[in-house]
Amino acid sequence: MLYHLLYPLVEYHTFFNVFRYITFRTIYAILTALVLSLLLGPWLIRKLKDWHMGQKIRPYGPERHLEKEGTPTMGGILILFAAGSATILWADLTNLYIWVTLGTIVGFGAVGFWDDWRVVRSGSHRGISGRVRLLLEVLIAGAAALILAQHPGFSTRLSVPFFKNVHPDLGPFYIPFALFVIVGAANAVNLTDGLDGLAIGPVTIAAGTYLLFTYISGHIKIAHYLQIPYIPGVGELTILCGALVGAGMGFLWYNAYPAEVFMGDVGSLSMGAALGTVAVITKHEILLAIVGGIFVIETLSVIFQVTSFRLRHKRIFRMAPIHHHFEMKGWAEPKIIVRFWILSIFLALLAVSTLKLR
Ligand code: 57M
Repeated sequence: MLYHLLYPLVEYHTFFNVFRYITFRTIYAILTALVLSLLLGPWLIRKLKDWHMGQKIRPYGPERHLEKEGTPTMGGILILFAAGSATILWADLTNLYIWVTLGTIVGFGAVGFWDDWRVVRSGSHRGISGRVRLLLEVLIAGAAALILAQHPGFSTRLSVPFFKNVHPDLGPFYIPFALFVIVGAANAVNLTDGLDGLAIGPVTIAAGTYLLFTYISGHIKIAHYLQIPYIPGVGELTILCGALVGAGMGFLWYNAYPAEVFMGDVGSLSMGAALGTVAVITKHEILLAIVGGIFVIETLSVIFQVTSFRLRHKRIFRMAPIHHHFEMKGWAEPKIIVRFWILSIFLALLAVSTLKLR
């Protein structure tokens, strides 16, 4: 919004030229989202308590989680409000990619809100049925993919990390692939959100990594130099990624161990969908498996655990997802969380290195 209001004033004073720069607007999107989430956090936590939005803890989970009973959940509302506000304040609102990504985030957030609401109100762990939830997620991601596919210059080719000349064309199969990336990312983050700060840390790191990728993908000279797809207009998503980084850090302030609030499905589904949508738009879909490697590991641990139990009637891990396995081994919760963050930073740096290792 400020871009539209203030940049035209450049004809009166050159100072206003600064609002043209994506770098400037990204920095202030980060700061705006951070300040908003820090300031509004305590108010929201009080409101969630007033509305009795306390987390119900599963009886058969790790013993230590029972102490978390009643922690306010649905704190993802804070992330969505802070990141959405900062994006609308600082991004170019005529940019299609901004609205497609915001729409997907809000859509998945609404599904998550509905699920959280059902869990909290029903007093059990049963939210909306898995089938209904998956159908809604597929419809939202499908709408986003179809809108993107109409965009002039949209490519159905993939970029493969480490191989600059390998661009397989999925043709009509790109739409289901894009769906898989967005819905898969949303549910992988959802599974990961099982310890204080365990999901929001890697989400923030991944958003910061895609902040870099959106900037270079939207910069014709840098994109050509690095031989990655140049996508006109995608640079505006740098501001949205910045807003996610700021809101993620602000939420982490309250979600850090011992958590005062959980993000809920409203947060985990929307944050995962945000990463998936940005990955699809920037044509760095496969790279998300590296950047979001923590989410992949968590999801695979569940798949392997359930498969093993069904085929062999034996577990591989003491409990899945894998963060519970380390809990059952006696690792302190903060130790598990920080070690997952360290791994996340390592994977982010590895992902960035693929720009040169190709
Ligand atoms: C999402 N939700 C947390 C919180 C958060 C198939 C199976 C692997 C599914 C999985 C599952 O139910 N996943 C749902 C994970 C829950 O967190 C809430 O959910 C939101 C995210 N969607 O925002 O509102 C619990 O996680 C803890 N938590 C924190 N700090 C946080 O900042 O401590 C969350 C955020 C919260 C709190 O205790 O209540 C969750 O874990 O449910 N199921 C599981 O993960 C269960 N695993 C399992 O059953 N494994 C089996 C089979 C099925 C693989 C096995 O290993 O044999 C575990 N989770 C729980 N208890 N809570 C174990 C049992």
